[in-house]
Amino acid sequence: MAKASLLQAGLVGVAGLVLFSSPVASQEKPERFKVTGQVRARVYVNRFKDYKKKNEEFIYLRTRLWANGPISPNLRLSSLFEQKTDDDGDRFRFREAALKLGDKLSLTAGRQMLSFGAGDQYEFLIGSDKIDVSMDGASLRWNAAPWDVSLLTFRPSPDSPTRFREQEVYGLYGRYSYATGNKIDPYLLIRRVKSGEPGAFSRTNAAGVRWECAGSENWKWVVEGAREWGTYQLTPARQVPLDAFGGYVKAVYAPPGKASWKLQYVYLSGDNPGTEGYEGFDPLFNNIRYDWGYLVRPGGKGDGNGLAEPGGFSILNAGRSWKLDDKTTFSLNVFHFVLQRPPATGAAAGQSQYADEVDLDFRHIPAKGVQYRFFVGAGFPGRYLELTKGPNTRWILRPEVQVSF
Ligand SMILES: [Ca+2]
Repeated sequence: MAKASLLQAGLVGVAGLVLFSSPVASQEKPERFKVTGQVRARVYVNRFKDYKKKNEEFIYLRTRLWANGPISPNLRLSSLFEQKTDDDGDRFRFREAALKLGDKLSLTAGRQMLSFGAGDQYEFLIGSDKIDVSMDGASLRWNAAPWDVSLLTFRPSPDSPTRFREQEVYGLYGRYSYATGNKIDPYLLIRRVKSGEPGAFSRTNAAGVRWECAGSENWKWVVEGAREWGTYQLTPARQVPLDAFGGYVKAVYAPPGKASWKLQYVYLSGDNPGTEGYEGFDPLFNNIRYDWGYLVRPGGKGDGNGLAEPGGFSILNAGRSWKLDDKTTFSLNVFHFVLQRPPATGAAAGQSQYADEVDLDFRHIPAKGVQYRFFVGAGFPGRYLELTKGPNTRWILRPEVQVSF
């Protein structure tokens, strides 16, 4: 706790430094204060062939308004209002407001969606979709090419999904860019979780590197690896050391204007039952979106959204995308999940086949700011899931219309 408070005090102290040392943002065209918005209607159809989960159908409506821009030469505001209607009813909230002070050296504080790595938030160790959680916190960023380095501290906002609450994160995220499309991102994150529940990663320190390499005009490679250490809550009264590893390698072949291919292999370490410590990988803020795939969602007591399974995972993912015309794309994704360390005892002893999944995603942009999307996915349990959780084959449909203005 003392270390954390020191970091927070340090950030506040540096705010003064930024205020007095930062040059006034010099831009050719002065940025203006802007209000933009988005309206989205999505239909959820979820069919679960299992004994516990009921089938679901509902419509989700969401309207967002952003008000962003400079309020003085050196101070910038970003804010978000949101209205949601779904099967839980209507909700309106003033969701985010953050102030950014400075330019090359800047301090951003308030409630915000943080943006690092390959997408919004942390796209750690798996090329998944972005995460939509507001954080209360501050980041101190030094952005002077070829370096972009941020020191940050945050905790998920009280209205974030339950699985994200009760934790605090401190971190350092860097990016070094070289040539066109090449970047190396080293990072260090420290996360503490207060729950004390068995199966929680009570403290995770993660150090990793992500390397994105544009091989040629048509090829791209991404490689990432991270080591984790800390403590794992084995029982309510007992914590054991955490020592885990995860990584992935992804190749994308995308000739301009044509069909593209993707092949990815992910490795997340599993616990070795023969050791006292815990070797299962903590997925941190990895966002396995239930909306657009990962139907047979791996999930344990990880505090993110999935992929915390004591047996760890190997995931093989192959995808292909077709550009039907300038406005229409169609993609196919196939996933194969295998446990790294199948259980040695119990009903599923020795079974490593976790699940398979097939997803189809169709997108059409008839005009600027308008998108139609139709997604259908099907998940098939492997022997491990059948023996532990029953025959939970499932499929989902997600028609969606989105208008931005
Ligand atoms: Ca162990």
